[in-house]
Amino acid sequence: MTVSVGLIGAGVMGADHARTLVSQVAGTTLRALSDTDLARAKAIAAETGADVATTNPMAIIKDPTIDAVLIASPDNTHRELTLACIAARKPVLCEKPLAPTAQECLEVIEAEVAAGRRLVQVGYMRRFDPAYLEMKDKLNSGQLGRPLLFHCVHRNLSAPPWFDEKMSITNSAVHEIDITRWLLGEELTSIQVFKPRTSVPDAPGSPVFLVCETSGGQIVNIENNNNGGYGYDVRGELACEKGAVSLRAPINSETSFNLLQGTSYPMDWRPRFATAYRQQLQAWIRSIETRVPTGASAWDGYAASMVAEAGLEALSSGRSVKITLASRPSIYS
Ligand code: ISE
Repeated sequence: MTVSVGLIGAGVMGADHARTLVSQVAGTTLRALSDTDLARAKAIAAETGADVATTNPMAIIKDPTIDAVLIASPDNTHRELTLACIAARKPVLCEKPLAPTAQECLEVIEAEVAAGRRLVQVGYMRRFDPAYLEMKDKLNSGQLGRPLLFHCVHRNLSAPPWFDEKMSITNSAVHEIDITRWLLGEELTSIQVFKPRTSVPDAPGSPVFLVCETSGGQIVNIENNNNGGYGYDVRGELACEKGAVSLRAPINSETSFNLLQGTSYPMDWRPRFATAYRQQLQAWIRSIETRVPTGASAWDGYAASMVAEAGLEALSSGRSVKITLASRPSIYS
């Protein structure tokens, strides 16, 4: 079976997914692309061999020759497009976050439950990253004892002009929120947000520092800074009773020059998580063939956005906010 895919959104991530899908993923073909900018859609379609370029995402979702839909358009379009895919009974891989608010995510969950089967996968690609997978294996081996603390750092080079403080939590730190739930198998039960001093106060993407508690009593801290100034840098260290395990970013070379020895940082997340993106797409295509869902579900998408929303409340109130999730429908157990 060859899964024919339609892609919505041909910006940075959409273009990256299109290239990965056609060059590195088996069992699929990219049939159509949509973007609000037709020239951009046409350019990526020409580069990747897709037959159709359009500005109408609904035409892609309704096209009977398209089996599955990949959504990489802006966050505030995710809910409507995902709901349309569910209505068309098409498997959909929606970029994270599933939606910026928990209420919108619950609407997706309600539609999926009514459809009677899981159709939605959320693009929390770190679940497919070799470093996080190895961290989870080491934890699960029992060798390190129980997990106590998870320290996370997430820095981008610089925030785009449209980035705002809320997005530091709802768009960026949601990755750590999701990966913590996946890694520890615990829910986050409270969140507090601190704002460190910055050289440019209230600049879009200024740093925030999140401190969360989990249902298992672990503490998770997340430094998120979209204006780190030097490169894309994601770190994580899980401290356990008898040892600790840290992530290592892929390193391919080391330069010695001018009395210095060093490795380089990527400009953004694409090179750091290239393997994760590829494995995520491959697993999604395989899950469509086998009808066995994989990756982050709509429920996971809801849980991450719910924690992020509590984070926004904590940011504005300066207080710790308790997190209570809705009850989990049985299709997600
Ligand atoms: C961006 O949207 C992503 O998803 C990247 O993975 C993340 O590192 C970045 O902070 C987000 O803004």
